[in-house]
Amino acid sequence: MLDQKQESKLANSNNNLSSELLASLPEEIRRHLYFTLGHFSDKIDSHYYYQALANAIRDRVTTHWRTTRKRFAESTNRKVHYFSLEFLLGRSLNNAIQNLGLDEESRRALHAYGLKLEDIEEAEPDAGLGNGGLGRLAACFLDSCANLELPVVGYGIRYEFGMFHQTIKDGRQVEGPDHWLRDGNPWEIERPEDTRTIKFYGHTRRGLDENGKSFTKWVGTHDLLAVPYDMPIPGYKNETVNTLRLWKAAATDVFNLEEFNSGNYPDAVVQKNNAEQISMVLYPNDASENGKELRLKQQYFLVSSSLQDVLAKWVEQHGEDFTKFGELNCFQLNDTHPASAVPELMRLLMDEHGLSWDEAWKITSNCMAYTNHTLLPEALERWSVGLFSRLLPRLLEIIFEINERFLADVAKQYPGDMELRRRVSLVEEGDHPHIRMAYLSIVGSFSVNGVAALHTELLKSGLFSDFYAMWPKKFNNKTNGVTQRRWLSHCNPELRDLLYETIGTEWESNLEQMSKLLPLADDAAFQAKWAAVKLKNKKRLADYVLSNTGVTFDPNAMFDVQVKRIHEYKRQLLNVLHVVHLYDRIRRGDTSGMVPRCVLIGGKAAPGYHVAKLIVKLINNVASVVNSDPKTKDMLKLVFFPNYRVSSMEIICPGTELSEQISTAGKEASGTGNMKFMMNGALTIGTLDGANIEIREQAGEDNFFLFGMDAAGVVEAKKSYNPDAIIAGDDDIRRVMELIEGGHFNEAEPGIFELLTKGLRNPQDQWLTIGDFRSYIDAQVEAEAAYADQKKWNRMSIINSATSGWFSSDRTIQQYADEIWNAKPLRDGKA
Ligand code: GL9
Repeated sequence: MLDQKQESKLANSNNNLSSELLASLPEEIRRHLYFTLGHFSDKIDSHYYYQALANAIRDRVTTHWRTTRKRFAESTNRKVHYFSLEFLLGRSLNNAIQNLGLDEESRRALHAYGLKLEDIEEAEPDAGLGNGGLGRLAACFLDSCANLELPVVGYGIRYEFGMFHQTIKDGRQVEGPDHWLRDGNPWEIERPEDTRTIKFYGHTRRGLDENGKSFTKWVGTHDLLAVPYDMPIPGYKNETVNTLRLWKAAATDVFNLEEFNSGNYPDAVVQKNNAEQISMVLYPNDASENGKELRLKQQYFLVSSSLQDVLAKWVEQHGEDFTKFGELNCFQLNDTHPASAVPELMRLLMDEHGLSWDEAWKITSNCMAYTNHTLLPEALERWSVGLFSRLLPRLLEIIFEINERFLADVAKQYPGDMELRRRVSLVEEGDHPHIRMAYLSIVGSFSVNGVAALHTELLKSGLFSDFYAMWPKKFNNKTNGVTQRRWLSHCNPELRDLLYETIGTEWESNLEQMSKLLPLADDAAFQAKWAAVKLKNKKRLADYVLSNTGVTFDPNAMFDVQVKRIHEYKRQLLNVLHVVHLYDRIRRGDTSGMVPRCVLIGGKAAPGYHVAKLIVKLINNVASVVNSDPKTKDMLKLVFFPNYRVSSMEIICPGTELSEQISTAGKEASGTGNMKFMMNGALTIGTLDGANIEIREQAGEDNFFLFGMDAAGVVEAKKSYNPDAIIAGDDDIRRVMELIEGGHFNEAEPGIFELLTKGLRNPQDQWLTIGDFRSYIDAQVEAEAAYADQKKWNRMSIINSATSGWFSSDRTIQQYADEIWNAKPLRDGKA
C-alpha cells in the first residue's frame, strides 16, 4: 500500500507524463519490439513490426486521450452515449497515424528497417464487429464525433469472434471463424476497475424496508460480470481522443469453489464458459432476427452494463440527485437492438436509486433517442413474452406497466378506438405474445429518426403512422453520411494529393469544400489528372482482384461494382441477369455500342439465408462460364470477390467507375456504400431508393443513371405484376431466362437454380426484379454511351465528387448534435 504522500507524488508524476517524453518513433518501435513484445531476433516479421508500431502510435494518442477524458468528466455539457450492438471499425493503425498527422514520420521510421507502411498495415486484422451498413455507420459516427470534439462515448460488445470469414468453395459460400483477437489487440485497454454485475433469470420480490418504504427487488438471479475494454477514437488533428467502451462477459467467480473442492473440476469451469459465451460471437444476421436467447442476452448485457456505468459516474459527481440527469445525458439507440435500455433505466432508477415511477419515466423518456434503420417488416425485432419473462422478469413487469400507462393515454386521446389500441400496443397478442421492440423504443424516446429523407417519410406514412399521428414532433430525419477521412483521404491517397494541390486541405474537415472542383469539371488539363488518378486506382484494384480470385481485370475496361450484404431486396440477381444479357449479346455478335466491362460483386450472405447463398452460387457459376469463354474475353469479366470487408472496400471503392445501387424502391433505408463511391468519383446507376434520391439531387439528374419504379410505383405494380408476360414480351429478357433455365451455367448440377428462376417468375415476387429489368438494361446502355465519351464521363465523375459534401458524416453528426442531442463541443475552436 502507498501512503498518502507517495500517492500524491505518483499522481503528480503521472500528470507530468506526456508524449513529449517519448523518444523518436524509430526508437520507440525498437523499445516495443524488445521490451513489450520480447522480439529478439533480427528476422523481419511484419506481425511484430505491426505490433511495435501500433504500440508506439498508441503511446502518442495516450496524452490526448487522458486530457479529453478529463475534459469530459469535468464538463457540464450534455453527454451522449451511443449504444450499438455493432461497431464495424476495420483497421485502426492507419486511422490513428493519419488523424495524428504522423504519416511521414511513420514512413521514415519503418524505412530505417527497410519496411513499407502499407505492408505493415496489412498485418492488422479488421475489427469486424458489425454486419454491414448499420455497424459501419456507428464507426463513421464515432470518427465524426471526435472530429467535432463532441462529448460522445460509444458503448458496444467486445466480441471474441467478429463477422465470419467467407471463402468460396465450388462456387458456394463457406463460413469460417474470425478470431481477430488471436494475436492481441494493441488498440484496447482493459479497465477492470469499472467492472459491472449483470443479472439474468430469477424473480422479483416486493416488500417494505426498515423505514416502511415499499421496494421491489430482482432476486434469485444468475449473475455475471461485464469487464470494459476501452478503445481510443482519435479526432482529426485536434488533440481530441474520444472513447469506445466495449464489454466482455466474465463469470463472477472463475471457479465454483464447492464444485472444485468436491473434485468436480470440469463442472467448476462450465460456469466460466457459460458466462463468456455472451460476448463470444457477433450474430451474422443482416436485417433479420431469429429470436435466439443468446442474442437477447447480448442486448441486455450491453444495455445494463453501459447504463450502470453512466449512473455510477453520475452518482460519483452528483450523489443521488437525479434532477438534472435527463437534461445532461442522452442515449442514442442504434436500431432496436439496445431497446431494453428503456425498461432497464427505469429499473435502475426505481429499484436501485429509489425514484418513483413518475420521476423515473420523466428522466428516461427525456434522454432516450431511437434511430430506425430498416423498413423490412421481417427485420423488426419482436421478443417472445415467454423468453422475456424467464430471462428478464423484472424488465418484463416494467414493459407491461409502460404499456398499460401508454394504452390508457391512447384511450383518453382516442376514446373508443379499440382497434388503434390493439395496433399500437407494445405487446402483440396471440397464442405466443411478443414484445414489439420498435414500439417500445418509440414510446420510450423523445426522438425517432430515419436515415434518409425517403426512409423517414415512409416511416411516418407507413410502419409508424399511428405513432406519427400521436407525436408528429418526435419524428425527424437524419440522412446518413460517411467519414471522408477514411473513405477519401486514407483509401484514395492519389485523389487526396490531387485535391490538396487543387483545392487545399480544408475538405478533410469540411467536405462542402469539394464544390470548389465544380468549375474544373470541363477543364481538359484537370480532367487528364483526374483520369490518371482513376487509372492508377483501377490498376491497384485489378492487382487486388487478381491476387484474390485469379481473374484478370483490364484497367481500360469499365469497372462496374456492387459490394454489400447479399440480400434479395438489394437485387444482386438483377445485376447477374444483366451480365448474362451482355454475355448473350456478345455470343450473338451484337456488340454495337458496348464497352468492355469488368463486373465485381462481393458480400456476405447470412449463414441461414438459403436464397442469398444460392445467389452467391449463381454469381460464381456465371462468372466461371463467362470468364472462360474465348468470345467474351475482351468484352466482359465477372468476379465474385470473397470475404468482402472494410479493408477490401478501401481498395475497391477508389477503383470503381460505376456504382450499382439497384435495390427495389422503398426497401433500402439509406445505403452508405453509395456515398463512398460517389465521393471517389464513381457514377451511380440506381433506383429512387434510400439516399440514392439525395445523391441524384446533389449531383443533378444528368449525372446519375436512373432506372426502375419508384416506391409508389412498386406498391402499384404489385397489384397486377405478371413477370411471365414481361419475359415473353421482351426478347432480351426471354433469352436471359432461357440461358439460366436451360442450365447453361450449371451443366454439372441440373436444377440447382430453380428456386431463383421460379422466384423471378412468381407474380408475388416482392422484389419486382423482372419488372425493373428492361429499364435497367436501358440505363446500362446510357452508362455505356457516356463511358464511350471519356470527356463526358470524366466531367460527370468530377461533378459527383464535387457534390458529395452533403454525405459527410460530419454533417450528419452536426445535425444529431443540434437537433436531437442538444450537445455542444467540449471546447470551442481547434488547438
Ligand atoms: C441498414 C440499412 O439496410 C441501410 O440502408 C442503412 O444505410 C444502414 C445504416 O443506416 O442500416 N439497416 C440494417 O439493418 N442494415 C443496414 O445496412 N444491415 C446491416 O448492417 C447488415
